[in-house]
Amino acid sequence: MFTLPDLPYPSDALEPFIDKQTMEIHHGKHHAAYVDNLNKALAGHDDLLNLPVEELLNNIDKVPEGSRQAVINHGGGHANHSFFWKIMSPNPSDPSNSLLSLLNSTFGSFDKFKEAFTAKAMGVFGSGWAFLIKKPDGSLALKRHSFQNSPLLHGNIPMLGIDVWEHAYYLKYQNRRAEYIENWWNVVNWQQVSEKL
Ligand code: MN3
Repeated sequence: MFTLPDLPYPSDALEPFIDKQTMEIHHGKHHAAYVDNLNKALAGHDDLLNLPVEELLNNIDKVPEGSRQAVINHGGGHANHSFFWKIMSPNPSDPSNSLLSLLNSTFGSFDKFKEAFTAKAMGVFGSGWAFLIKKPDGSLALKRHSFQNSPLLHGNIPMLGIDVWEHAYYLKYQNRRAEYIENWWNVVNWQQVSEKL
């Protein structure tokens, strides 16, 4: 069975950039529902219920067709949120030299990377995510994904990602997605992102 992981910090730790109530509902209700629904979708398939969620998504073809879309939705939701909590932190950190040089060579500069990532996140229509991904060839790219579609479904490794579903920011920022994204940069856990290289 899949279980809801604890937040790696208290729910008020990312204040004032992400408020406590949003974190409590986002983790305790939204993420919990993805976990519950994933378990329901795979009821009776013990082999699949025992896989790490990343492996499950990497091998989506092994999921029976009737459950596949539910696993894409709820397994994606579980994987994306488990990842999201970890790439944020109340403790400021910097990208490693190797990540920085890859971001520089891919996007021109660190600031240009941030601009391009922000534009991707602003351009998500409706509910979804913007990701910095590492492709199987080791190169970096920016991707938009609708709903809870995970980069893992396409063989890519999520390095950094921002949840731009309204549930991620509406209580504090209402319709001001740009302000949410701008503030979110303050809580990025660059140490964790760097380790994914
Ligand atoms: Mn969410």
